[in-house]
Amino acid sequence: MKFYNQRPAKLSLVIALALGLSACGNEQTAQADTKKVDAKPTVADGKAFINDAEQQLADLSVEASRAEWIYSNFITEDTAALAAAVGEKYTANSVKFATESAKYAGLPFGAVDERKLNALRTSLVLPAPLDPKKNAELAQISAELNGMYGKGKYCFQDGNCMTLPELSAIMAESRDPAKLLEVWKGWREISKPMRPLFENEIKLANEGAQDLGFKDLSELWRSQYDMEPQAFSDELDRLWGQVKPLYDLLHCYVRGELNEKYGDNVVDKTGPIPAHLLGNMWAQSWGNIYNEVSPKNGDPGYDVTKLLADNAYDEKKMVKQAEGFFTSLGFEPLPETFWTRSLFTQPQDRDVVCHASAWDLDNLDDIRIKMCIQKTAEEFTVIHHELGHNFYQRAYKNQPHIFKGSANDGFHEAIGDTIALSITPKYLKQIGLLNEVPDESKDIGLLLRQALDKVAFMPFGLMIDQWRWKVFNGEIKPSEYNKAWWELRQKYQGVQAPVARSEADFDPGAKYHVPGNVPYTRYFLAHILQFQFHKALCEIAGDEGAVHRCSIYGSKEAGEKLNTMLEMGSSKPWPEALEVVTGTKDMDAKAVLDYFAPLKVWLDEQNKAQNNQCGW
Ligand code: X8Z
Ligand code: ZN
Repeated sequence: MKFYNQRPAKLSLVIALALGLSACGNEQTAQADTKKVDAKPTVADGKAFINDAEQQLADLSVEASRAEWIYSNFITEDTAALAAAVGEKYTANSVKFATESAKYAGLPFGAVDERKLNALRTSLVLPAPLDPKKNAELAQISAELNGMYGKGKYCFQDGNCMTLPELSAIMAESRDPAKLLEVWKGWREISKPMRPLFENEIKLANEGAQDLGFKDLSELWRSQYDMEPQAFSDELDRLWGQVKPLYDLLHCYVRGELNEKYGDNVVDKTGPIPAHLLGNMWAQSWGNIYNEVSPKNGDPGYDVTKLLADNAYDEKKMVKQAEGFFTSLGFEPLPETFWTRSLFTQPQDRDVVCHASAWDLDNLDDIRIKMCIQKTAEEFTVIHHELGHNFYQRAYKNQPHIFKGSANDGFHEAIGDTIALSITPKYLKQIGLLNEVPDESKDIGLLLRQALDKVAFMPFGLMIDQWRWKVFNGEIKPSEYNKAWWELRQKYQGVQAPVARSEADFDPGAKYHVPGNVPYTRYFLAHILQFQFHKALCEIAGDEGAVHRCSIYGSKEAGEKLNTMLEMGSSKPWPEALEVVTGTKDMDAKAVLDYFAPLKVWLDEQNKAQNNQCGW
């Protein structure tokens, strides 16, 4: 599976199984479930059930991953139908096991089996209703939405049509507001027809969640964190509360710079920032506009995109270099099949899902990535992100099937990012990309670039599921999908649509994870966790400098500690996994604040000196 947690096959991208693929169905469903259980089931019955379920899910997950891999690499009507059929089967079985697991609740199994039973009950991301017809419908919708996104193109007036990687490059590089606006609007045409499908998908999955005893899909999604759903929501608010003051300063500074560049007619001095000017299709990370906002005296004077080009890095060499970081920590090199089976570049002759993902096809060693790699600094980081999934998958391959997943889904997303935090000037010099490490007077530039990616992302990482959870629980009605989306974009991020939007639009669908049905809070968590991991691993590596200059490259001690956590898979509650590396059981954004402390001082000064009025 894709990369993450206890689902079947893919791994990577997160998406995977979880999604939709699962299922099953009907007649071919596993035998395990059909086993007769007496009115009073015993512990022995329960253990037999768990073993059967685990075996069947393991087998099904391989089948589902293969079908999904083929679909994502060759999007056609036929591969969609095959992926939907396997997904239906996988889901049906998962639902069956989830339902049956309830029978054993409360029996004295011991911690391991209790954890497995709980996982069987709560790990579905897109649960189908028990009615097989509805399950088939849900599997078909889910496959279709994925395909619509993967096939998405925008055609300019001259007839030139572009896919998402090309459109994203324009968003990253162009500084012409009219061009940016056209591309921004153009990409959002692809999601308009998704709206009725999405609405139906949610209706069916909510029914599926209710069949399993959850109030709605929101409660199910929030039940996967070793705590009560409401406590998890509160925890997110607490973490965001820690980061928000820093985000507000960054927003204020960036808005001031953009106002200066584009003028009052394009960027208001006090209102939300128009979402097409931040260097990214979704305004989710802003590193691409670094040059527009860089500090006059603190710019480090190098650009990784340029260093890659100057040193003739092609796509494969970028992946090799990233692998080299992991092996420097003591991880085994990737298997030969990784290199022959992965997709690194966008094929010209067919539709593929370009959104980067990492997969584990056989739940053992057949790990792969699927990416349409662009030769940029941003994508170099994404490669590390994806390999983080692959190395995690391989580290937990000896766990029982149900525990082949991360401690929580934020952990899966955080590992590669943690490694990428070590792509510092010191590291770039070690691998021969940079001649000289800039002195400390340039740290503000380095920190600002990092904040544009990481701090700017945090409210985005949070708001997507704030929107979805309200959609799931009915607080947001279909008639206000788009309006509510932009209210949350404004509330959390302080950005706004650059042109009027209406309910004829379906802007959430223009973001991969919505049609892909991939939960998104994981990325918010990952953005907190990666700073905790980085700080702790730097200490273990004995790096005594500032944490933003630290690289753990080559540290076997750091690698060993990291591996100890990865090997645990999801066999223990996540606080125990967190403790292995960081020594604490709590998620804490203080590590983020510590990392950016010098930048905070600087942003404060800049905003004061420029008389910026912060907030929106
Ligand atoms: O989807 C991803 C990864 C695959 S799990 C490329 N990310 C999120 C996104 O692109 O929106 C990584 C950061 C956030
Ligand atoms: Zn990921």
